Amino acid sequence: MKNRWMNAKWLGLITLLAVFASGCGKNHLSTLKPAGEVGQEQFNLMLLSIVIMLLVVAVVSVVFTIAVIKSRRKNLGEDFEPKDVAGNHTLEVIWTAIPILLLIILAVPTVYLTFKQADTQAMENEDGGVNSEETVINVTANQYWWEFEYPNEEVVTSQELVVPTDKKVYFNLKAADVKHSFWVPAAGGKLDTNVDGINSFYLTFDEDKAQDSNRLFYGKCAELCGPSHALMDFKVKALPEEEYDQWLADMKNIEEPVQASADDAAEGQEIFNNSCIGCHAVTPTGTGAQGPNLTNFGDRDLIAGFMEHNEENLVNWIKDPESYKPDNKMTGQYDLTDEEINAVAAYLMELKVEEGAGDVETLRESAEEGAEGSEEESSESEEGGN
Ligand code: HEC
Ligand SMILES: [Cu+2]
Repeated sequence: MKNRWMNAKWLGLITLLAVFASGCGKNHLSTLKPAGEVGQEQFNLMLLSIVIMLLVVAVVSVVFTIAVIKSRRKNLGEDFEPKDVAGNHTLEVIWTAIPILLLIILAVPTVYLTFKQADTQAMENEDGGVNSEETVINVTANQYWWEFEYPNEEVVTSQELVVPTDKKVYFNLKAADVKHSFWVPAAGGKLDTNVDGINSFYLTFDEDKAQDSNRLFYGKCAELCGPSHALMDFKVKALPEEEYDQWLADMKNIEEPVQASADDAAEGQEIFNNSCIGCHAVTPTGTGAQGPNLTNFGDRDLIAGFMEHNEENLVNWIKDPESYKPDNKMTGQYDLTDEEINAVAAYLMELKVEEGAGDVETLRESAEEGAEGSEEESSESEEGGN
């Protein structure tokens, strides 16, 4: 009776685990659902090593079972003396050769792909500058936010990376403060961002895979970098090439900071220019500032990479960033009244460059709905887990 009870307990546990594990395969953030060539190649490598491992497990189990069954004393008699095979030449050659063979089968594609995926030569032109024909993005990781610079177009944005589909996207990665790691699970990676030296690689996003995940992929920092590491998320918006070009053109067209239209937003703009501009650029070329570039903040789908994008959250964030993202570098001390903060928030919400096309807010909602189905998962654990 006790035994059966134990079995039921295990069965329950395994079922529970299976239910949890079934939530892992989301299009927009799963390594197991590759979004492009790089991710697919890495996934194939995983499959190859799993197949080889299973093969070894199967063969060993079969040989073991046969040995156990055939060699029972009952079958062989009390006085049976096994043959002494210590130092047997043939056997030793066999069990040395097979593992070497398996390792070679693993090593050849692994080494080949390692070099192939690190080949970023095409992003440089003959003079060692940036090749204007290719999509090149310079990524700077900061505690706890991301800056994306498009050197060919001289456009800078932060937190939300926009990439073209069906094309190699080259990345130059560096960190501004401590070591971070750039990871878009569905597309491949990850690669460290260091303070000294630049790491480069490329990723690809297939158009049909982008459509499957509503054009939105999730990115993360994958190297413990401080108290708010788990909140150091970013989004990748994969657009068809024409739309991507349009986005770049829109960004480039903003020469001057957007003029606020509504009254309170105009007031907010003035306050922003007094209190916030020291750390935040609102022109598309502002790079290397102490805080994220906010040029297209109104288009964003999240605040600070993880909070829902609405005015209430924005006001709360400006009032007390520390309570939302411990140790982040926005001090939150600028002597503003509640009214003034509301005005600044109204101004920031107006900073848009996109005209509705591929509005990320709706993209994100449908991405999550589509991928989650009936699963109940709070958005907090979704965003913060790592
Ligand atoms: C000392 C520099 C500094 C000042 C001054 C500053 N900020 Fe920030 N701000 C930051 C940093 C750093 C971050 C990124 C925090 C993070 O996500 O880790 C940030 C993030 C933000 C974000 C979220 C950005 C995003 O990409 O989602 C908003 C909005 C913002 N700040 C608004 C303001 C406003 C409004 C003011 C003026 C009242 C202000 N900031 C003043 C440094 C600053
Ligand atoms: Cu980090």
